[in-house]
Amino acid sequence: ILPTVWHGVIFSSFFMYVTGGKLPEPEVKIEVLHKPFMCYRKSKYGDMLLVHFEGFLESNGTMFHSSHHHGDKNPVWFTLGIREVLKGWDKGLQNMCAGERRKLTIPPGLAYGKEGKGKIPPSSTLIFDIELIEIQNGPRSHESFQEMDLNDDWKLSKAEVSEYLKREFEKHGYSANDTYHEVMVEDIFKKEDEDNDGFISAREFTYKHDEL
Ligand SMILES: *[C@@H]1O[C@H](CO)[C@@H](O)[C@H](O)[C@H]1NC(C)=O
Ligand SMILES: *[C@@H]1O[C@H](CO)[C@@H](O)[C@H](O)[C@H]1NC(C)=O
Ligand SMILES: [Ca+2]
Ligand SMILES: [Ca+2]
Repeated sequence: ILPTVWHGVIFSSFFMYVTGGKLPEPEVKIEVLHKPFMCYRKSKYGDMLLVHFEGFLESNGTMFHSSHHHGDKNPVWFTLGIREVLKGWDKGLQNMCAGERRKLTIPPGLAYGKEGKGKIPPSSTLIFDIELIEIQNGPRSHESFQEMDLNDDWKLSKAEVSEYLKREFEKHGYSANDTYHEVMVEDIFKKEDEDNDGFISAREFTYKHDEL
């Protein structure tokens, strides 16, 4: 029930990422299976993407998930580049057009690693067939910031963030609860207001690329 903007903040432990240092970053192999004739915009870091996908084990070709057949069978939304999904997706779904289909071959280091997970055995290379259906502005876009920055001074005060939370909760049918919002605002500022000046600047609001 958290407003999307703060989703990544609350789960910021996702960003705790230790690089191997000297080891070369493993790469995602990208093959374009279908490119649409028209391309109005290309996916970029921070965009929200709607995709249909199928995932296979490279070892024996077993399909371990299909958004067409599993769950509610609907395509899924996620935000590109914030570790909401596998690292291999964040890397392999950049610069993509709506309507484009790609095959990604993702080494274990950018997927479920040495441990594996559920149906994925340890150290598995994964193959995904992914169709990008729609691209929307992400929660960390300039548009979102401007919407929250009520007095246009390019920084967010606690009152502005609180106001935004209220509107978001009400939009989703939750009644306003000032006590709860205050707690959330404090929590958000603790994490986002890096220089502790009591405002979240446009720069502080935007995710840092070097964390990826
Ligand atoms: C493919 O590999 C997975 C994981 O090792 C195993 O569970 C599955 O039974 C295998 N499928 C076939 C068809 O061999
Ligand atoms: C508001 O939230 C606080 C903290 O979660 C809770 O203790 C309180 O009961 C809530 N008040 C209302 C009216 O829901
Ligand atoms: Ca402001
Ligand atoms: Ca600040």
